[in-house]
Amino acid sequence: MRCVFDQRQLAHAPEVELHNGGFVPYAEDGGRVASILDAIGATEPASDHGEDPLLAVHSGEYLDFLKQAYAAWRAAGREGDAMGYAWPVRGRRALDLERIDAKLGRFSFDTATPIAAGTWESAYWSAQTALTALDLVHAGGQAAFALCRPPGHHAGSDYLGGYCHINSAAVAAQAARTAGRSRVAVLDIDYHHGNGTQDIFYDRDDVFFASIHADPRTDYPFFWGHADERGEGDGEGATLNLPLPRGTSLAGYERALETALEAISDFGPDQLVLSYGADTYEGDPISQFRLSTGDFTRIAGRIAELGVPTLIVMEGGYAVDALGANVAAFLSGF
Ligand code: SP5
Ligand code: ZN
Repeated sequence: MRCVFDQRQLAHAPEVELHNGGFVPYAEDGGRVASILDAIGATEPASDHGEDPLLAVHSGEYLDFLKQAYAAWRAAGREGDAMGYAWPVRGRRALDLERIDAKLGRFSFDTATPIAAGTWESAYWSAQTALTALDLVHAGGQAAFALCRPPGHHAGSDYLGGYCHINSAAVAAQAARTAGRSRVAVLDIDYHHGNGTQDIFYDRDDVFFASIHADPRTDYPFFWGHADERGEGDGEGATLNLPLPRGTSLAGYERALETALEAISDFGPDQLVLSYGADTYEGDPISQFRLSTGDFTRIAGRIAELGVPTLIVMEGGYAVDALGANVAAFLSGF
């Protein structure tokens, strides 16, 4: 399978994240990519599709913020990376204020997603990586892999969070629509619910969103991904959430996968975008499912049986030593 990766995705290198009340080393680090590159062999670089495909799913105000946040934070005299600490909640207006501190609250939802010097560059090229791999699928490949980093599925049209800044899967799904695909399905199999992707397409009937993830009653991102979230307006019924309990292993996972694949098949997509997180692995340090390396091959094989041209976008996965093997196992299933 052809794989796309761009070195500029490594410029993003926050030092720490706030976790359980203290600062810990940033989990979404460059070592993840190194592990995957070691295991998958040759990759090709991303080509530049410009900002328009990003603007098709993110607001201009948000992208402007993302570009200048680190410089504004430093100009305000701060040490370290930019991170919010006060948020507009429960209906309070996300006011358009000048202070970088207010902007960070307006455009984010958690404290685990710092903006460092290279964040814009990497997030931009992460999206370009997905767009380039989408081109490979459109050129006739049945599937292509976008080694995106930073990941994207927690980022909404105007907010960052969950190590995500630009939603590469959503950018690619929308680009497929723009390129003439009439019905696009996004299947999100990261351990965490893809809240950003869900929000972006929540009221639309041309992009179906299905997600299999840890029950948000026990797991991040808590406020999205419950089974009763089914879309709204035109999008009613075009969102499918399949939360699973901690400790889920292959048998339980495959039951949910069959449900998701049946719904996707009923939707009848001409493009599939797969948000793939390897954090469902039994050895993942921040997650609680029990999938093995071999299980990933089996899951991928089942998804490939859909027979729909598929863009695979890398999301999470934090067991760095096993990450490359897990991704390679997954890709081999296609
Ligand atoms: C893309 C993705 O998988 N994002 C996951 C974001 C989860 N954030 C909440 C949990 C943060 C745990 N950080 C632990 C760091 C330990 N070194
Ligand atoms: Zn995840």
